[in-house]
Amino acid sequence: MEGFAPKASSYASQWDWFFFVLVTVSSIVVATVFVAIVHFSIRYRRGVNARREPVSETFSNRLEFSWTAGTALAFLAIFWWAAAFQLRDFVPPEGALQIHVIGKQWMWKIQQPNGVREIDEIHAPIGRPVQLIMTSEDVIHSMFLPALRLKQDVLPGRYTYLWFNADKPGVYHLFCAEFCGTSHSRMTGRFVLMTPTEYSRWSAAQPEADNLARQGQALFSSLGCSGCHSKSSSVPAPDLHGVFGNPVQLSDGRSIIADEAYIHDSIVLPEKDIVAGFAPIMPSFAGQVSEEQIIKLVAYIRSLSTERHP
Ligand code: HEC
Ligand SMILES: [Cu+2]
Repeated sequence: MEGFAPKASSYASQWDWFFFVLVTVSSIVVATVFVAIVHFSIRYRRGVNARREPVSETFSNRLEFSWTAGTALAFLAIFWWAAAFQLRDFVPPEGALQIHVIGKQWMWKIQQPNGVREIDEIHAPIGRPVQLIMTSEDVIHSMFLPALRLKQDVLPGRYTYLWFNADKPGVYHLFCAEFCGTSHSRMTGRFVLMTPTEYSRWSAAQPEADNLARQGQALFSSLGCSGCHSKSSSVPAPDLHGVFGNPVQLSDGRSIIADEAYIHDSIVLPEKDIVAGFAPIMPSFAGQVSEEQIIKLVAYIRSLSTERHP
């Protein structure tokens, strides 16, 4: 499938095939119907004394059934193909490199896993799965990476995800694909794919590279979280070690897996999910912490589950 926009992953080529087949099959159907319409409108046009043909004796149930079933199966096959594609988009492989993306009128703010920040540029390595964890600070945006044939809405107050495994280094486009206000059309950027060595060299050379979790730990004390969430605290608040990635029992009987979205909401909407056995005394930090700070706090809380902490 050459002749389309540049491709940076095998997924993109497969997608082009899917698109090509879908367009071809649809065109055949459209052309058939169109020819039939033209044929019948000429043959039975006004003024023509069309013969009334007796109902054909050769009417065949078998023919009717087989063409109906045949087309239905063909389209079900297309559906199955598309569904398989979409399902693949849901679950990133283990160990994906996580890059955070924040949409904002009218720019993309990026945080690399090592704390490097970028504006309107995403640098990513090829040859390994990369996951984008995205949210918006204001309205709905949409992350569009044409070279990967990937697009995902970016919503305020929610995390959405994209993942890819690219195989061709290069500089590609990055667009906002959701009309988000006056300067929407300028909400574009560069999507830079590099070999793993280039990528690590690049990220090591950036200023202010500091571990996200470490920055989160600093925020955790400066915002006063540690005042309640620490062993020495007199306020009964849950210990955050081992929370991330595990089920949490809530006071209303629900049980929920503590993912990014759960931690995010614990910070800005603490009354939404109350941990069983605790009083709803945690203040909301909505308006006091930015989405960027929340990313760091989440990274810190995640590190409490993945690393050994004394
Ligand atoms: C006034 C004390 C207090 C402060 C300050 C506080 N929390 Fe909490 N936090 C609690 C209590 C009590 C709960 C349990 C009840 C609930 O779920 O709201 C809790 C729950 C949580 C949970 C869910 C824990 C679980 O086991 O599922 C997270 C995550 C969390 N807090 C993070 C933070 C962060 C991050 C900060 C700082 C920005 C913070 N908290 C500040 C008291 C506090
Ligand atoms: Cu936008």
